[in-house]
Amino acid sequence: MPVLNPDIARVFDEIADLLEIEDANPFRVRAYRNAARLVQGLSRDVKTMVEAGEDLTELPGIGEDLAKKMIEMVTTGHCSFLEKLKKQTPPALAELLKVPSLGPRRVKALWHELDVETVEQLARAAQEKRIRNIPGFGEKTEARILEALQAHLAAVPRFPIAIAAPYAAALVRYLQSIPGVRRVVVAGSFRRGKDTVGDLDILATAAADSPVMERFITYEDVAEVLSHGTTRATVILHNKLQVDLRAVDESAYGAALHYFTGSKTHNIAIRRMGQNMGLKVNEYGIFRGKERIAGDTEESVYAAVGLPYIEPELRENRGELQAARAGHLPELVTRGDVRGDLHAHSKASDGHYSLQDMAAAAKAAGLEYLAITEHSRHLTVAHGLDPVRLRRQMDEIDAFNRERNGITLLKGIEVDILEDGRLDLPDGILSDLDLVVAAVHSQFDLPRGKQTARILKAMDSPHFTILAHPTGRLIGSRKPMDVDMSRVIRHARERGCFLEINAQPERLDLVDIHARMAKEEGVLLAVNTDAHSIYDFANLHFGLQQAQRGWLEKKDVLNTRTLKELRPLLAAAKSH
Ligand code: DGT
Ligand code: CA
Ligand code: CA
Repeated sequence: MPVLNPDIARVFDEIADLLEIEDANPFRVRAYRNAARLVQGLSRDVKTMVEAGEDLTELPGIGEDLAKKMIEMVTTGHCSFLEKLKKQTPPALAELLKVPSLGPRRVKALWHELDVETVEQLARAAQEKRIRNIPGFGEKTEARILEALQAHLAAVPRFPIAIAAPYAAALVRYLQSIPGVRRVVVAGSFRRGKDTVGDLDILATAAADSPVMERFITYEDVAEVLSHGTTRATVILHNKLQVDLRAVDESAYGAALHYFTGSKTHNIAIRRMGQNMGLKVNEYGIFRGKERIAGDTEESVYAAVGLPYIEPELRENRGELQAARAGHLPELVTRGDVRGDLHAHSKASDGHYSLQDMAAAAKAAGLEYLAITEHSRHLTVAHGLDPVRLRRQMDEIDAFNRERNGITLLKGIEVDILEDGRLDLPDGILSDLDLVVAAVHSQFDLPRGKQTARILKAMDSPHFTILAHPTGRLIGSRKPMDVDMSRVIRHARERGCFLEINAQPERLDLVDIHARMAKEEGVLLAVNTDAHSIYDFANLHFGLQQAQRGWLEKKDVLNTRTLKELRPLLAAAKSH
C-alpha cells in the first residue's frame, strides 16, 4: 500500500494528539504539528524522496528523529512510535479531542476522573450528569460538551478538499493508464471546489472493451469494494475516503459530467427549466421526444436550455441560473489575477524558512509582493515577536528590498486580538508597518455578543488592516466562533478595512457565503496563503476556489492589485 504525504501527516497529527493528552512539552507537540503541516503541503512525495536517497533532514523543522520516522513509514507502512504511544494512552482518547470544546487538558481530566475513553462513554457521563462534578468543569461546561458531542456524533465525516486532492490525482493518473480509457475527470463537490468533500465522484469515458471497472476495484489503495457493476463501482480507500466511478459513453460525456458535478439542487433546477421547454434532461443527454439534441459537452447542455456556460464553483442553486439568464454571471477571479500574498510567516515565528527563502518561493509562484506577518508576543508557543524582535525584522526587510530581488516584501504582523479586543502590540510600532493583519488565537468560545464586540473593537484600532481567518474554524476540529458576521462585514465597510479568505486547507475561512456577503457590501477580501513553508503558496488554488464560490471577481480581491495600486489602499485603511 502506498504511503502518501497525507498519511504521514495524519500519523504526525495523531502523535501530537496523544502527546498533548500526555501533557508533553508544547514545543514538542508543535514540532509534530508543524511537521504534519509541512509534509501535507510538500509538492513532492516523501516516498519518492526516500527512494531517491534524499536527505529528509534538509526539510525545515525535520531533524534526525522525524526523518527516521518518515523513512520507517514509507518503507514499512507503519510507525512504531505511534504504536507505542497508543499502548500508553488509549487511542480512542484522540477521538475525544476532535469534539469541539474538548482540549487535551479536559480530555485528560475526563480520562483520569471518570475513566472516559470513547465518545459514547463521554455521552453517557454527560447524560448521567457526572461531568459537572469534576473540578474545573461545572454544569455549563457539561451542557456544552453534551451539545458538541451530539453534533459530533451526528456529523458524517468529510474530507478537507486539499486532503482529498492528492488521492484524487493519484487515482486519476492510475485510471488514465488503463487501456481503452479516454477521459477521466473528478466531478461532484470536488469539482465545485467545496471546502470539504463527502466522497469523490470520478467520471471516465472508455472503449467498450476497456477493463476500467475491474482495474478500478483492484487499485492498490482500495480497502473495500462496496459495489461493482459494468458501468459503476464504489470503493473505500485505506484512508476511509469513498470513491464512486462511473463509466459513460463518449457521446454522453457533457451530460454525465454536468449531472455528476451537481450540485443536486442545481441539477434539479436545470431539469425543471428543460421540462418547461419540453425537454428531458438526464445524465445521458438532452432529449426532445426521442431525439437527442445535446450532451456531448457541458456547454451544449446549458445552450439547450438557453443559458451560457456556468462555472462549477457557482452551481449551488444560489441565484446562478437567474444571473445566467440575465447575462450577469460574475467573471470569476483566477489564479492569474493574483499579484501578491498578504499573510505569511518565516522562521522568526513559527514558519519553517527564512525571509529570503519565502520571498524566492513567492516570486517563483508569480507573485510581485509578499507580506511577512509573524505572530505577536502573546502567542508564545509560536515564538511570537515582541517590539524589539519586530523592529529587527523590519530592518531586515528594508535591507532585502534594497537589494531589488524581483519581489517586494511588505512589513506586517499577525497581531493577536486579545480577549478585550485590544491588539497585542503598541500603536507606536504598528504604525510603522505596511499592514497589520489581526487574528483571534485564544478564547474562541466567548458568547456571541462579547465575541462580536471584541472583534469590532479590534477593527477600530487605527492600524488594523485585515481580519485574518475571521471565524477561527479548523475543519474537523474547531467550530467557527460564534460571531455576528454580517455586523463584522458592515463594520469593515464603515471602517474601510479588509477581511481574509485564508487558504490553509483546514481553514478556508471566510467561507463562500460570507465572502459573497462581503462582496455585496463592497468589502475587499484578501485571499492569503498564511504560508509557513515555501510549498504553501500552492494552497492559493483552494483559497481561490472558496473565493469563486463566493462569486468574487478580480476587482473584489485586494491582492489582485499591483503593488502600486495596493499601497494607497493599505494606507487608507490605516488612517481612518
Ligand atoms: P458530497 O459528496 O457530499 O461532497 O457532495 P456531492 O455534490 O459530490 O454529492 P454526491 O456525491 O452525493 O453526488 C454527486 C453528484 O451527483 C451530485 O453533485 C449531483 C448528482 N446527484 C446525486 N444524486 C442526485 C439526484 O438525486 N438528482 C440529481 N439531479 N442529481 C443527483
Ligand atoms: Ca461527492
Ligand atoms: Ca458520490
